[in-house]
Parts: sequence; structure tokens; C-alpha cells
Amino acid sequence: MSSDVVRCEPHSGGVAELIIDRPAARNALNRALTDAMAAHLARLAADAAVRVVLLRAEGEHFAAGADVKEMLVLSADEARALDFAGCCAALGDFPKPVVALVQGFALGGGCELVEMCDVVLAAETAVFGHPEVRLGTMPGAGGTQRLPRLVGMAKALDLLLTGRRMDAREAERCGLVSRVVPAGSLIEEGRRVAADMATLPGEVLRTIKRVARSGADVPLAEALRQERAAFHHSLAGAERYEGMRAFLEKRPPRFDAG
Ligand code: CO8
Repeated sequence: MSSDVVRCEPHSGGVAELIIDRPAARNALNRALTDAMAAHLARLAADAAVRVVLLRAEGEHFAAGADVKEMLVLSADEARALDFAGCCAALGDFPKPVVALVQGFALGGGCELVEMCDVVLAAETAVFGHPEVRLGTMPGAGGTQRLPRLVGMAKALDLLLTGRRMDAREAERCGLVSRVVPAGSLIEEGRRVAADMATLPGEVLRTIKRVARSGADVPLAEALRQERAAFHHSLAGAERYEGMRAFLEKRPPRFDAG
């Protein structure tokens, strides 16, 4: 399946690459793009052969945010009717690990996409920011909620209320970015991380993501209860027999797709 603005390239080994491909408009997120992304993600969520998604973008920039040309002509009623900004929920709700590769600008809605991903590799040249306030609007795809959870309220409000940009190193220090890598090796390094993750047991990967994310929204005691239940459940799985046996037999584990 392909579209003009988002391509999906399945790779052997359990990794699917989702590629934002609208570089002439700095990968601005128009409706066609977010619809295509949602359609791809729905298919990838259901595909048992896919364990990990690698999200990246063509061109010099990750994404310059929502498409301002589309937004300008949108009335508040139309935005509500279209569930504008809800269009990115498919990424936020995606059940499998998503590794994002960020080069150049990730602004506004582009930064919100990053905030929804699980492991974020940024090129040294990456720049993050929420300039929405400077356009007379505000984040609508989770920026005011996910960013403070990731980087803390002081840093988040600094970014959201000033619209200033931050570089990759600052983004790494404050917790938006997992790792900073040389720009020239971003794709290679991202593919290596995703491929390695895809050799790990799929059900356990999904459970860790689910429990880590859902636990952040409930009191600690409830989060720990959820973790314990998931941990006990994992002990009943075939994956742990293979992982533990392989360790004791001093051989690499072989986890079946799933
Ligand atoms: N929307 C539409 N078109 C854009 C956007 C955008 N966000 N960003 C760039 N473009 C277009 C430009 O209009 C231009 O088109 P044309 O060639 O037809 O004139 C082309 O891309 C190239 O742009 P620039 O000449 O500006 O390129 P530069 O390399 O000089 O600058 C920047 C790159 C810094 C990324 C610059 O383009 C920029 O500042 N863009 C706008 C960034 C911004 O303000 N983003 C926030 C948008 S609001 C938002 O994201 C709200 C989120 C709500 C939910 C989202 C759900 C999807």
C-alpha cells in the first residue's frame, strides 16, 4: 500500500518503515497525510509479522507541523466535525513500539508526532519546538499534555508559551529525545535499533509499552498493580521459556513472530 505523502516499506525481520514524504512542503501534515498515516498504522497494528515501526521523513526536515494553508480556511465548526487534530490518535494509540528518526525541524504537529513515539533518535541537527502560539493557535494533537509528561512542566511551558525552538542536545537532556546521533548515520542507526528490537519477543514488547504508558496516567499503587499482573501473565508465556532456556544454554533466543 502506498500513497503520495506517506509510504510504507515492509522489511524482513519484523520492522516496517513508515515514511512521511512531502518534503516540498517541509512535510507539513495535511489531511491526506494524516489519513494515509492512520490507514497504514491500522494495517501495521493488525499485521502479526510487524513487531516494530520505524517512523521517518524524507528531505531535510521531519515535519513542519499542521498544514497552515489547510488550517487557515478551517472554521471551528469544521474542525470539530472533522475531528481535526484527532487525526493523529492512531499513532498515539499504536500498540507496538515505534522508533522515530528526526532530522531538521520537528515543529508543532511534527513535534507532537515525536511526543507519541517510544524511542526517538535525533540527528545532531534536529530542532524541536511548538510555535503554534506564534500563529495565534495552540497544540491540538497532545502537545500541552504529552510534552509536560515527558519533559516536566517548567520546560514544557517554556516551550509552549514562547514558541522557542530547542536543539537536539537540549531535547535529549530534557527527555524528549532518547539518543542523539550524527546526522549522516541517523537512518542506519535507526534501522539497527529497530531491527534489534524486532528480534525481541513481540508480546512482551507490546506489554511493556502498554504498561509503561498506562501507568503514567494512574496513581503509582495502581500502576504497580498493573505491572505485577502483566509480569505474572508474562511468566505463563512461551516467550519467557525460550528466552530463559536460551540464556542457560548459552545460545541466542529465537522468538516466533507475534
Ligand atoms: N504548513 C503549510 N506549508 C508549510 C508549512 C506548514 N506548517 N511549513 C512550511 N510550509 C511550506 C511553505 O509555505 C513553503 O511553501 P511554498 O514553497 O509554496 O511557499 C515551503 O513549505 C517551504 O517553506 P519555507 O520556505 O518556510 O522553508 P524553510 O526551509 O525556509 O523553513 C520552516 C522551514 C522553519 C519549517 C518553516 O517553513 C516554518 O516555520 N514552517 C511553519 C512551522 C510552524 O509554524 N508549525 C506549526 C504549525 S501549527 C500546528 O502544527 C498545530 C498542530 C495542531 C494539530 C496537528 C494535527 C495534524
